[in-house]
Amino acid sequence: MGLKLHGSALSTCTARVATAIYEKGQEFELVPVNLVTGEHKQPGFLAKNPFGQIPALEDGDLTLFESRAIASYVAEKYKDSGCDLIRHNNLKEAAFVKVWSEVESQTFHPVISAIVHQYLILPLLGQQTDQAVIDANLEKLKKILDVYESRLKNSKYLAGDFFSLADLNHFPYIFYFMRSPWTSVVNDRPHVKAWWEDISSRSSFKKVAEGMALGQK
Ligand code: GS8
Repeated sequence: MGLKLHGSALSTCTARVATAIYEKGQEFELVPVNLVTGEHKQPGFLAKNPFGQIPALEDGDLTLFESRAIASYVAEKYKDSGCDLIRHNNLKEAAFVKVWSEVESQTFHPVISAIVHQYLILPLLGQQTDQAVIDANLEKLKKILDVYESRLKNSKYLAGDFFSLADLNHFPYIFYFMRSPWTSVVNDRPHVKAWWEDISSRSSFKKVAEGMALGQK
């Protein structure tokens, strides 16, 4: 039985999981969940994720939610095929993958997601954007990316000189952020820019980005 990914092609968290699956050379069935009609709050979906958020992954009798945990599961399950996203044979490299994956979820994500939410999502919902929230988070993002710039001067990717889950987890939000007027926050930092150009040219990302393109302004 194949992988079933319940979510939406436009959703960042669904895109994170889809990218991990493609990196591993696997296929999946995307089972669309309609957020507009509130399908994710109905009993059928709540049985898959009691928090009522996409995505959820079904793999046989196993059902998982939380996109980073799912991506990590996929990386572990298929560790011997495709790119080794978790450096499972090297304790130190694996530790750096975990460190930079934490940086993404704890430090980077709250800031960039606030900007993308204000700039892209609220207008789609017919709601007003709060420029003060965007400005405050842009300032925070610049400081975070200064740290990334220093890091990427010394290693090609975040966890080391190898592409990993830590890089992959950043993909969906930077993809949407790069549709905003503030791309200079990335492009003015040469190592961050080169890193983004490198990781976003991977075939897994390109495949997933096609589905996310509808979300472009
Ligand atoms: C967040 C899921 C989430 O925000 C994860 O899977 O990583 N930490 C979780 N899902 C959003 C769509 S984001 O692409 C969602 O389901 N939003 C609808 C809602 O919250 O009602």
